[in-house]
Amino acid sequence: MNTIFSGIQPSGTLTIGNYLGALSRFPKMQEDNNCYFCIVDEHAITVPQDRLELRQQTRSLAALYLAVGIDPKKSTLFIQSEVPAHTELAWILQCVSYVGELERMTQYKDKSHGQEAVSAGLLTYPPLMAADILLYSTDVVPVGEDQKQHIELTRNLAERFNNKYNDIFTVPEPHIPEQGARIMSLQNPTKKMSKSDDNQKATINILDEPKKIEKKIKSAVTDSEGVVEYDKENKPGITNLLNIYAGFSNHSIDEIVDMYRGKGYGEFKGDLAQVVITALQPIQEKYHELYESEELDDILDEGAEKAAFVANKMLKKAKKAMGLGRVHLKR
Ligand code: ATP
Ligand code: LTN
Repeated sequence: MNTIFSGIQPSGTLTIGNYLGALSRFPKMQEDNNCYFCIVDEHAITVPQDRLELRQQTRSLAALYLAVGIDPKKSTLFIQSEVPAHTELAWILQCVSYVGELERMTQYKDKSHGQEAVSAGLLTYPPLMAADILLYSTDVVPVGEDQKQHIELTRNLAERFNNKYNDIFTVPEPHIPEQGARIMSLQNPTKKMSKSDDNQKATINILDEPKKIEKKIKSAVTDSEGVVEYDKENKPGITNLLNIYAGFSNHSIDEIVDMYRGKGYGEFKGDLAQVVITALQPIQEKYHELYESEELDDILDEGAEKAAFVANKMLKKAKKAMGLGRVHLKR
């Protein structure tokens, strides 16, 4: 039995990229692993957030985790800011991180590029993420492709700490799906689909209504060839749609390409919209039941308590290894 940890930021409504790259894979994992699923609100504030929206999105994300099948009896579901050990260990890990390695992170470069006011938190985001993971002696971290670099850094920080101070951290492995690892924007298929994208047409949200989904898929950027083929280099738009199709159905890419041989993009897109709508419908129904329930608060309270119990023990070890605080003199 492995320990698994994953986190999602409540920085907007979740997209089908988040679903295929992360969320959809979680329920299966909880069957034979010790799983922690976290709503990482402290990561979300590395860029400005509206106070009320952040609250709403945090609750919404918790309901979504449950709606896709996270079972609180099997997994620990909690909000990052409700377990203070995360930011405490993050500080310690910042002190073993080098500014140079943080500046080399792709996500930091992407999010800070061209911005006037870049928060220090955006730079020190990866040590916070490392703290999330290392507090629970995590073996495996299921994430989308974009997070691979952060997991690599987490491994480096864990090893550096273990060698310098005391061997307390488990060095985690990333788990990246073959399909759905990187769903691209519908409007610019060379850019990843991201929930904080300002262009509404670029993303499909998990909670989008059927009509909206249909409209967005129909207006997705493709090419003028009209042949349904998998070709990342030359046909990124249609390739992305094929990945989405495969992610939401039981068909492989090859099977789908076969199914649409000699057919145009119109038919392909129409069917794809139905596949996505059908897959999301039960999740949306469950979500709406949960969002305003008191049960959701009970689950999150219990999750925070369970997480804090484990996290505090590791934090104590880390502080001790570094010489923070004092040893009580026995009288
Ligand atoms: P933001 O736009 O606020 O940076 P995001 O959409 O990139 O957010 P995160 O909260 O950073 O989402 O990521 C949650 C999980 O979803 C991570 O495991 C990440 O790898 C995965 N993920 C995010 N975008 C995609 C995508 N386009 N394709 C596949 N997986 C993705
Ligand atoms: N940085 C991640 C979100 C995240 C995370 C984590 C993922 C924060 N802490 C711990 C896995 C494990 C992202 O997807 N942007």
